[in-house]
Amino acid sequence: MSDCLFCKIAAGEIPADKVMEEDDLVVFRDINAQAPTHLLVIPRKHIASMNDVTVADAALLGRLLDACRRAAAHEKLTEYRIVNNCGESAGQSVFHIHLHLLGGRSLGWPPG
Ligand code: DGP
Repeated sequence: MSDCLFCKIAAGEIPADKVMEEDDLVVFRDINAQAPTHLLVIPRKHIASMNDVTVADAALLGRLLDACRRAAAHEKLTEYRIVNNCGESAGQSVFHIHLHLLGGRSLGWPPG
């Protein structure tokens, strides 16, 4: 999608501190880190939010979760949190689906 920030990061048109780049996904550091490790895992395919996922995307979502696991290992984390914010009131600010991978400190529950 031409005016999507994360599509531009995936395409290399906007710089980001990338940790992993694969055929169908990209992992990069969140610019507003909320923990010592705060990564964003995004598909290259533009999907606005979890509400826009179809069953055809099931394997891609599995790949995103697997990338979280591998990125955590890359960061030497065995304890971490994976978050998806869906919709503005849930905290979503960028409408290109992404998983947050947070770790490196104790994380409270429930989230705010
Ligand atoms: P969310 O609020 O769940 O939609 O998460 C979006 C995240 O994206 C937020 O934690 C900040 C991050 N972010 C926004 N703009 C940029 C950017 O230009 N570069 C990077 N690396 N992260 C960004």
